[in-house]
Amino acid sequence: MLFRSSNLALHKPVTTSAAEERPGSNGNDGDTSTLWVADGQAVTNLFPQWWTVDLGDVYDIRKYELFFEEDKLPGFWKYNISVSTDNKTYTEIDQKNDSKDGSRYEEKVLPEAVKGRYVRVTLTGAPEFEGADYWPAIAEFKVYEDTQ
Ligand SMILES: [Ca+2]
Repeated sequence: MLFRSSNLALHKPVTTSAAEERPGSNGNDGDTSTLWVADGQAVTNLFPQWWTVDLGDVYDIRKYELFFEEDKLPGFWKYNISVSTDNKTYTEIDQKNDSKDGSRYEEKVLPEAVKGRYVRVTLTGAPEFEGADYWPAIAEFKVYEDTQ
């Protein structure tokens, strides 16, 4: 029987870099139709903005999944993922600047596990909508200890 580890990020405490148009907790509520959205009118520069989940303990992180808002427009989200054991020093474990146009779902299995308690999604760019960038937003972020 295959064993699949649970999503470590589900319902864990979240902090974000910016005022929220929709709450940060929407980013790990288990529902890909609910969004965290930064309040783009409250920040001087839209990007970068970050969303950080506290897993509550140090885990051997091996895989993440990241869902964005449904997007049929040209362009793509740019982001990086970093982890920390103390919420002070972060180490980047992945970055994307070349996702497929309109990509809504990203998945990454790390070459080897990385120890981390805090996992941060930093959005560095967004698809264009009518000549302007989307406000920073994610639909769901999931973290796993194994590769399944
Ligand atoms: Ca959600």
